[in-house]
Amino acid sequence: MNIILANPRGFCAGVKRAILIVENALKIYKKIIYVKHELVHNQYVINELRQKGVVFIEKISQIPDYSVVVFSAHGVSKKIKKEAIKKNLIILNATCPLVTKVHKEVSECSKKGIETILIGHKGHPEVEGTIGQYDNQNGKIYLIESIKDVNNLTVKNAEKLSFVTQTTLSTTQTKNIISSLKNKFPKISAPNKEDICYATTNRQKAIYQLSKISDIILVVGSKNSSNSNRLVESGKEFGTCTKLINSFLDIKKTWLKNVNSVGITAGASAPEILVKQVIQYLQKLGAGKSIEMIGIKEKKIFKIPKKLFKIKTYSK
Ligand code: 0CM
Ligand code: SF4
Repeated sequence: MNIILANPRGFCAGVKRAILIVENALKIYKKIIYVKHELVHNQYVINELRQKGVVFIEKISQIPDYSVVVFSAHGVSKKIKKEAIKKNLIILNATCPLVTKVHKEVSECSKKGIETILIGHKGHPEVEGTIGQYDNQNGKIYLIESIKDVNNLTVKNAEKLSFVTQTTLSTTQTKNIISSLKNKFPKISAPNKEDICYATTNRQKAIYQLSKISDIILVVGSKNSSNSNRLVESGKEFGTCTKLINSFLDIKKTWLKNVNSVGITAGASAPEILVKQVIQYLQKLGAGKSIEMIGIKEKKIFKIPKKLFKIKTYSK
């Protein structure tokens, strides 16, 4: 059995930045660090931070006044930010700069009263945060998830309309939704730069290459991770049996029957240690050395706020 590793895979610049913010906060503020929502959608990362004393909460009201709060990589609405300010919390914003970029686009449309369509998944925290940037009562933000939603959508003024997307969507599915939006609303304006982020795009390109030479693909990532789920969908779309696993413990030996090549990739929030454990597990079952595919080199680094410059590089 061969092991082939997708390239790129795993941590993106936004996730590294978010973790570094919390690690620095733990060192600088010698008190409990509260994080609004899971900092990133990965069980391993969350458990590690919990062990270091981080407390994860969903509601700002759960935090005592004057505490330190970190907003997760997925971002928060304007309303949540206001609640935190009202409680005199020290706010450390770990929202990925690429999510913030979308927030700014929506905020701008809101100011101008331009109706905005958000393509994204209902209930996802990033989508809630992005919708929550639109606070103009005279305009409106609409959430759509599919071409069917485009067909059913009615807006007040199709002459003044824009769209944005969640950062971690499927590039192929989104392309189709965007073209049906443009068909229905020819005057709709698109974001200046693609909203689906570089990490999501690159990992989907890499799984496409991986699917050509794998009998099965294991995607390391947690169930609530949008970008990891999109990788599973992509692998399947490309015709390869693809499974989402939190860790090697989820692997079923029956999956590996008659398999010559196992492909492995990891979502943007899944640490490399989990990939290493999967390799070790497969090797215990008789697999050979792992080989890594040639892929796009990612050089993006997102700096952390200056006031947190205690440790500058990510520890893992
Ligand atoms: O948005 P998604 O569910 O993919 O989040 P994640 O924490 O798995 O990945 C990093 C991010 C963002 C925004
Ligand atoms: Fe930022 Fe993309 Fe990473 Fe999300 S997946 S944290 S948007 S770089």
